[in-house]
Amino acid sequence: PLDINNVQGDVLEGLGKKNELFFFFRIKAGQGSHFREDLRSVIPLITTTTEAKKFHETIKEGKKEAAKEGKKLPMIENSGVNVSFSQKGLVALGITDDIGDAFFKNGMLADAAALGDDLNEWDADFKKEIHGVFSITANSTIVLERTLDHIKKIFRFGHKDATIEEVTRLRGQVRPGKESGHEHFGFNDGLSQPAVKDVNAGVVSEPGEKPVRQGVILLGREGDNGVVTPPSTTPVPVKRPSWALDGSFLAFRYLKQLVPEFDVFLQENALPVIPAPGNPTGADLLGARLVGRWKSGAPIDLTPLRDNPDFAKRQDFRFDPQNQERCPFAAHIRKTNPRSDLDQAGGTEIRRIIRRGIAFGPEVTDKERREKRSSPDEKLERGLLFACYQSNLGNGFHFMQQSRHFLSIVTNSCKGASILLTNASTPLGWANNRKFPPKTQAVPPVPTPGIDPIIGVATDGLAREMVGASPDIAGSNTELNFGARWVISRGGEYFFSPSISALKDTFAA
Ligand code: N7H
Repeated sequence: PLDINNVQGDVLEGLGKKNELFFFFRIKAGQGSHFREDLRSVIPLITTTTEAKKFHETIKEGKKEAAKEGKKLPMIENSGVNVSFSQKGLVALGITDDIGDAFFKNGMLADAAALGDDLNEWDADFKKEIHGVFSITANSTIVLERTLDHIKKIFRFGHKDATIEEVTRLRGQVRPGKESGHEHFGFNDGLSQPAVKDVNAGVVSEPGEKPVRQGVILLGREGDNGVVTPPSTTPVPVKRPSWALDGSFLAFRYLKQLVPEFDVFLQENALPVIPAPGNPTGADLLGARLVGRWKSGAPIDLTPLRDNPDFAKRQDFRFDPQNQERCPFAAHIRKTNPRSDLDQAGGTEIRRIIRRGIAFGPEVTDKERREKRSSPDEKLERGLLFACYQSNLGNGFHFMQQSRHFLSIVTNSCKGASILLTNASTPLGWANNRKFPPKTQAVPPVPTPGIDPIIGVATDGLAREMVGASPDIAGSNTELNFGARWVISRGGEYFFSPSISALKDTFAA
């Protein structure tokens, strides 16, 4: 059975955080074996799932106690540390086993075009060789800096005999005040996570959605069966080295958000709303239709016409596969977790990911609001440091983002003659795939759902648009063209987060 004490804390529980630093490093040439020695001293700092859980429980208890006494919760000093490695990092360490994931092996730079990224928009540092990343979290930035210093000291960072060098670092922080937990467009984030069987089912479980098998997130566990390429529902079997057990793939994305531009679009395309107490503005209604949740987090499938913060954390909804009146087919949360839309195609289990993103960058300035556009000043860049875990990148993150036309070659035998038919019209993938979800049961038939408004890229060169933005049936088939993107990829990498025992016995041995 799974010992959660052996799994890094960010994967199954999440490191408690107000601040997070992603410290991307390279192992110095020829220093692989010395790096292993240093890594041994870092392992005691690595936060396990059990420790992360304990931290969250302490906060919860503290909040209860503080509320009883009418006090504010005192700042709890705690720092979380996790470490993950890229394929190039494995090579630098001399680990030559094939881990069995093509996307991890080739790295994100090689996958950028398929994801819809424009490499001109990538930060130059993500085009360099990155071997690994330390994810360091803390409530206070002082504690975070102290932990980073501690780690740097262990690797003799900056000295001649250092075993690592920095490639780049990205710092995220929870947004201030009432925006805490909300990403920069203003939406409550990190709400819907799959419950994992025998780990946290019942805590984060979603009524109507079964917990996922452990192998959907952890390598080597039940359900880690290999890539599934529709229309087939049969996985292509995968072999993992023994040290991969209870590790997980981390897809990291550095995503810039154009907030004033997004807000201007909502205002300029505001939906008609009768002004009455409790009714949203037309801009807020449109925003909710694009995301699939109101800013509070309340799913529009449960409360389609007005926000209801009491519903913020509700997960007990099932999209009606026949229509998009309550929630557009292309809404971000329907694209990335279509729930009942895929009941007939075998469900969504293998596509589920655990998200651990954090916002980065300052709040929108008055000047940007006035000028209705994001400042070109890089210091004012803001967005999301998106991170997610899964056991298979080709089933999880990569599949969820991409749109790819795959070639199925059909051989037709006709009176002894063999005719080759090439069918290149079946696109795969979700956010960038305008034909997803399949809405095969829609009555009356609806046109192509369109691109995910939030993260979707039109990789076919056509307009970035969707149908169903208006909850009004008459308006629901009208196309809404988003124009330019509001989320821009600045880079990223695929990593592997080993189990604690693999860190000790394979990575630091
Ligand atoms: Fe998304 N947003 O603020 O609009 N996301 N996301 N995401 N996302 C979700 O349930 C957002 C991104 C998923 O189970 C919510 O947490 C933004 C990428 C998945 O119902 C909101 C960015 C990918 C879910 C946002 C961004 C995903 C989800 C609703 C980039 C994967 C759960 C709150 C800047 C390829 C769906 C919540 C479910 C939810 C936003 C990125 C995937 C508000 C701004 C790159 C699986």
